[in-house]
Amino acid sequence: MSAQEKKTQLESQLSPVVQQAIKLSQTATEGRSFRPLPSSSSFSLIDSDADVKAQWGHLGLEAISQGKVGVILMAGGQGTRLGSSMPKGCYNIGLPSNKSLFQIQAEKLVKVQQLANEKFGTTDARVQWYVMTSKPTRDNTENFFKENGYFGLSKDQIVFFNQGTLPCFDKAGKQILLESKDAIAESPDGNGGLYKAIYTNGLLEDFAARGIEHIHMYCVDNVLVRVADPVFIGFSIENKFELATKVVRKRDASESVGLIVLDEALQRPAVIEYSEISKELSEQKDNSGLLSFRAANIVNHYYSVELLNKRITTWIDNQEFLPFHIAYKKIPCLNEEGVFYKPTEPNGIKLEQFIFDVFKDIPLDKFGCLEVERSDEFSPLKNASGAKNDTPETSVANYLKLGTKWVKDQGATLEDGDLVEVSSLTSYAGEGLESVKGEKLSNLQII
Ligand code: UD2
Repeated sequence: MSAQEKKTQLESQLSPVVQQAIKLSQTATEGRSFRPLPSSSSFSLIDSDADVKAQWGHLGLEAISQGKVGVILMAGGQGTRLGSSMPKGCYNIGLPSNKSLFQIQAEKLVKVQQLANEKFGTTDARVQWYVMTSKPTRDNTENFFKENGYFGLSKDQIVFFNQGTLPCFDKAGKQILLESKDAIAESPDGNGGLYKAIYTNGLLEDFAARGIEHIHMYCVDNVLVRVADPVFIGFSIENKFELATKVVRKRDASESVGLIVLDEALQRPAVIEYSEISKELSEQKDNSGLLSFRAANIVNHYYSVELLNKRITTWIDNQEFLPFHIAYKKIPCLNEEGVFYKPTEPNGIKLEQFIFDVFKDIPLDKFGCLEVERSDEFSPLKNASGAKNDTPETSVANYLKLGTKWVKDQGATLEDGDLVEVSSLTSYAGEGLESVKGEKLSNLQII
């Protein structure tokens, strides 16, 4: 089939979907009312007792020591806002160690396996790591891991799999854009494409074969992410949640984050994405003067494998659970004269599905929301250097600030303003740093 024939066929198939997606993205909250999640579903690590956290951590490490935990990394995004031609995970954010996001995350896994072995006397704790890529990120991602010796993990511990793609449309959502005369313009189908990718790549069978019962799913761009976080997994196990999500307190009304809310009519959890929330809803304040909706989504979710086995085909086959959203983007394509060009302004529509749209399928008593401290766990890399927020500079600053806090808590001393980098191989979350007690550390030293 020629690109033109494929274009015509897909236009007739998808045009109604695109029009619906355009409408959804403009009316996502219309006719719906929301409240913050009830306290029965909301927990905060910030307010939790140390022994509760320790109990959750114990349960999580135990599951890891038993090989019951798998991790899915979403790394299919094209990172256009960052302006990098390489996948975001390969990006060297500029730490003294020059580590990439992939290396930092891989070493978190090496460390958490070590902690599980130490605590439970095992020697073979292993977290299977499933890395979702997209067509544009697959080869560079896989080669990067290979060239770096899988960062100390065993090669067969890492499974790469591709998400799907969707055609790109013009801004009216009528015409599919052509990338060349032989190919239509396509883009990854959104992080919600993960469920179809799990199913079509046989991951459910792999989970069963390995005895994996708990999945931690996160996105690549968070430099502080706690990969396979035992506390989060233990929190979900103890409360018997089917699905759980980590949130941080929203920085301000304009922060580009989704908000975890209760859909009052459905009495189910929901997420309102930043690109689809009204200004008044995002700025609404409660009587304590705080933002009414401040549970910010950080793309950090827990799923029981049992839930995925039970519901994933329903989610995939049903646009009620995974509707298409749109984003207006700059899409390189052929212009009217058939000449390829790279637009400087958004010239088309990318369709995508959102991973959290399935949350409404989960009864409240099976859904957990865990608030964590932003400075401990969330610093996304979204924008190129020079932007106001979420840049390589903010990622480096937040990573060094956290490590410096850890060593100071252990009694190390530094000159005012000096910062150190604590490797994930040295400490997962600030533990095991007793050796720096009383030591004078130098600026940008790597511990
Ligand atoms: C995401 C969240 C938003 C907020 C924000 C915080 C969704 C739909 N939105 O918005 O609520 O939490 O992050 O940082 O979750 N990805 C893929 N395949 C795709 C698209 C994205 O793997 O087709 C990955 C991408 O590599 C990244 C993550 O999903 O790891 C988030 O993607 P994004 O940066 O496009 O999402 P953003 O910032 O618009």
